[in-house]
Amino acid sequence: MRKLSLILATLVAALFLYGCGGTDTEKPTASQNAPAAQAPAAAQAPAAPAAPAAGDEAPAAQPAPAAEPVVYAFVSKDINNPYMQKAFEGFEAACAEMGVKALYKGPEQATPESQIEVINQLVAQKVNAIVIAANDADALRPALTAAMKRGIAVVSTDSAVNKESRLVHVQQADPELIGRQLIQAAAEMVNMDGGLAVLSATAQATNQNLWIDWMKKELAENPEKYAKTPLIKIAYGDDDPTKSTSETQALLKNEEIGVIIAPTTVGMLASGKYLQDNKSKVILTGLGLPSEMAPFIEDGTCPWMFLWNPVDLGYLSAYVAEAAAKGQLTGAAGETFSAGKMGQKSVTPAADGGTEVMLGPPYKFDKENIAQWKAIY
Ligand code: RAM
Repeated sequence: MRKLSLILATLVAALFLYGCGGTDTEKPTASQNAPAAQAPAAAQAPAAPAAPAAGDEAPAAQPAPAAEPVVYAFVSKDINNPYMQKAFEGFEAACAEMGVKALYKGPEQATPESQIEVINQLVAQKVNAIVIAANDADALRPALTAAMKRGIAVVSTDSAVNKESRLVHVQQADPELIGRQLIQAAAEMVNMDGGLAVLSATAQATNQNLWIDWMKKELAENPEKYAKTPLIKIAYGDDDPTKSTSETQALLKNEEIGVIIAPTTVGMLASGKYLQDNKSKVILTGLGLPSEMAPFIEDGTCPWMFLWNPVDLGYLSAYVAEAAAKGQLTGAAGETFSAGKMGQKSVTPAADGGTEVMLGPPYKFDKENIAQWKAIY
C-alpha cells in the first residue's frame, strides 16, 4: 500500500513538473513545426512517465522534456501603425482561443529591408507560423522561402507577397471593388468636375499598388464619365504621419486638385488633420479607421470613406496560420478550414496566380453611422 502511494506521488510530481516546463519555456523547437507536434502538451502529459513494473522500487521523479509553446508571429508593415495594431488585436484573440502564443513584430519604418531582419529573427527563434503584411511583393522571397524550408507556415495578410513566398494570402476585400469604389466616390464628391490626387502609402506596397491599378482602370474604362475628373498626381506618404502631412501640403499647391484619395489609414488621418487645420476646400476620401476619422467625417472634411474590419482580418489570419501550421491547409484552391467564430472558410484562386482567403466586402462610413463604429475600431 505504501509502495502504491509512493508510485502515485511520483506520478503526480512528474505531471506537475511536465506542466510547469510547458508554460515557462520561451522558444519552440523545430519539431513543433511538424503538424503532429501541435497537440497541446497537457493532453500528452499523462502518458509521459513510464508505468513502474509491479514490485519494483519506485523510480526517482524524472522531469519530462519541457513542452514548448506553439508561437504564431504577426509581422506588421510597421510596428507603430494603429491599423496594424488593430489587426493584431484580432490575431491575438484568435491565438488565445487556440491556446497558442501570439507575437507582434514589425520594423520602425515600413521598408522591406527591415522586414527581412524581423523574418530572420523569427526563423532563428523557430516560431511555428509567420503572418506578414508585406512592404514589397518580391523582396521578402529569400527570407520567407527559407522560413518555409524550416517548416514554418508562411501566410501573407493585408498586403501580399508573391505566390512563391507564401502558402496563401488573406485578402481583406476585393481589390477591384476597392479601387473602383474610391474613384466613384471621389468623382461624386466633386460633382464630376475636379482633379483627383492619390496619397498612398509606400511606393512598393502590394495592396495600395493593386488598388491604384484598379483606380486607373476605372478611369480609363469610363472616359466620358470621368472627363472632368482626371488623376493628376500620385504621392507617397510611406505610412509615416510626418511625410504624409508634407505630401498633403505639396498636393494642395496644385489648384486643379479637388479631392484627395488616401487608400491608407495613416495617410487618411494625416491628410484629414492638415485639411481641417488649414480649412482647405479640398475634399478627402479613402480607407480610414472610424476611430481616427470620426471628427473629419462629422465636420465634412471627409464626406464618406471605406474600410473592412482590421480586427476581423487579424482574427481570420491567425486561423489560416493555425490550419497551415497543422498541415490541414496547404494553400490549394478549394481547401476549407475552420476559422473559429467565422465558421468554415475556403481557399480560392487569387489574381496573382496564387491563392487567397477572402474576408469580405468593405463597409462605407459616413455621418449616419460613424458614431456607432468609432468605438469599435
Ligand atoms: C494602412 C496600411 C494597410 C492598409 C490600410 C488601409 O494602415 O497601409 O496596409 O490596408 O492602411
